[in-house]
Amino acid sequence: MVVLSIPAVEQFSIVKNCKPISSFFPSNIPIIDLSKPDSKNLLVKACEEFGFFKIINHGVPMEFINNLELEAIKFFSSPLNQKEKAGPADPFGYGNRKIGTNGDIGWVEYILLSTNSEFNYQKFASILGLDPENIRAAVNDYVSAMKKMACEILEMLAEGLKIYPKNVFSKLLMDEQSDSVFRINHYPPCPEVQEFNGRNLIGFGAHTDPQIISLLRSNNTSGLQISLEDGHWISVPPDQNSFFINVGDSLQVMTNGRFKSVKHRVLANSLKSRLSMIYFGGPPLSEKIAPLASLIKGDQDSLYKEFTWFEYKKSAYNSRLADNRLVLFEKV
Ligand code: GA4
Repeated sequence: MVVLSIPAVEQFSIVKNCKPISSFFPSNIPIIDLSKPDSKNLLVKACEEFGFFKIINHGVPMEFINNLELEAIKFFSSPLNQKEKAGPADPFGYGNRKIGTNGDIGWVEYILLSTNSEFNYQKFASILGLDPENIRAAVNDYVSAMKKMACEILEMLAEGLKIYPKNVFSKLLMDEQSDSVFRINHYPPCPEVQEFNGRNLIGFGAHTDPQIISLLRSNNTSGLQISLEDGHWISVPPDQNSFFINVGDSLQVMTNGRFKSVKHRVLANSLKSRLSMIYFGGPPLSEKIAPLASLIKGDQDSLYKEFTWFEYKKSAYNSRLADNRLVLFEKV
């Protein structure tokens, strides 16, 4: 990414004042040990309170993480004009600054892939002089491990919620047609942010994820923030050995609002580059999404109308990042 002069960064018009960031909270981000089978109640609590938690003892081989990180570093350190041949992201491929198609921009470059359609690794890699088989193997190993962990977490959540069968959520990711996506974000350092005195340059603007569940792993550079219900933003201390999980809009709907799809964003760092890899577990396009009957208690109402994932995705792609995409599907 080309480093911009200060006026050019101002032109970016994404420098925002943040509400004060709670300093006490970070240590309270729920930390869940996946190796303990009795973690299911803690998982439910974390999804109800924050829609966000950190996973330790995840069992994902470090080799998978390191191999993919290495391939990503090789890719992002290639010259911009070469990388651009693998773009623009529509929505898949290489993207730089532009997020989605409705005018959102961020201090970020990325690769976005669909996990169920064949990606042209040959073309992608040969542009950059990389080995397509190494990239394919690194992505496949990593994405398979993410799918496995996502299903494990979703099954523990179903058990914690006492809903049966326990694969009620995970079967959507296991489906051959599961519309899951995988994204690698690179946030180059932005030394100019220091000039903005307590103001911050947005790497990836505030949004909720449309899918069921998102699994994020980053290097040790800070930047990720989550929004509390009172509007405060809190910084999530990075941890390259753990995964950060958030509830997506679809899981919020299926639990009739019991689990929260957390709003989050990434701020650019002035000194260090941030690399994150995110798996977004989604249902098949034809899947009907609605609150599960077993989660609508007594005289409670269903908060959402039924919709297919295709309908939701279509409307999401017509929205801006910061929009509340679920309002359209709320019952009045
Ligand atoms: C947010 C979560 C995922 O990164 C993503 C994003 C997608 C994109 O970058 O193409 C969207 C965004 C995300 C939600 C609203 C629309 C679509 C950009 C955008 C403005 C891949 C996804 O599924 O939804």
